[in-house]
Amino acid sequence: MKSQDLKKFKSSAFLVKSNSAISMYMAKLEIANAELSLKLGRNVLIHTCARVKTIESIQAKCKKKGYDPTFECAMEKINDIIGVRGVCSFQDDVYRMAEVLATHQDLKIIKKKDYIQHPKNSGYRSLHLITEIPIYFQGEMEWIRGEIQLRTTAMDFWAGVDHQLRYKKGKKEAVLIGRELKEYSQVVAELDQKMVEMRERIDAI
Ligand code: 0O2
Repeated sequence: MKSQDLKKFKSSAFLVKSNSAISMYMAKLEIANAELSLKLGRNVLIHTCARVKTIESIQAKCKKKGYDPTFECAMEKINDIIGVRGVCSFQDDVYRMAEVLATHQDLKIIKKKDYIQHPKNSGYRSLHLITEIPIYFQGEMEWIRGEIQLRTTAMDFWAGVDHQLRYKKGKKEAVLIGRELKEYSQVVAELDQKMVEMRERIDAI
């Protein structure tokens, strides 16, 4: 990436806008959680986190996807420069969160990627919402793109272990562990299903 593009990523305006977007996204998750918690009588969202993608990670993604390594191209094509995550105990609550967020008119849902119904080849499971949120900066409104990842605690645990493997890509042992992890992704799916069934049995008592 050229130095003028790097400067744009490091600029105060980019950082202020990104951090504002993160605050707005986090508020959206909390508000959706409050609405659902009131309705269901239990807390739905267990954990949230957010990050702005590092310049190194943006550069690596541009290279991997064959995008021009420019600020404009990265901003247009990389959906998860801003990423927020909401983790729920139960799989049906993941979908409930997505449904409530879809009712917010100041959150544009550009695309939904359901890696729960359609897991990735690695075994990765989560519900992704590619979204845009309005940010006001220096008198102007701008829609800022961000990816909301919604998943269960079990999916999050799996994704964390899988993430560690990514840096060992290509090594023979890593390939074998990757295969094993894919099997455990199925175990996680079964556990998620059983947990919902158990909660329903508890609710019925
Ligand atoms: P990091 O390190 O989390 O920032 P596209 O939208 O199709 O143009 P993209 O963004 O690659 O391209 O889409 P995808 O496949 O939905 O991945 C988006 C993010 O989901 C990834 O961001 C990861 O955070 C997560 N993810 C996707 N696949 C996997 C997987 O197999 N294992 C784990 N642990 N996470 C995954 P980044 O930028 O790749 O990574």
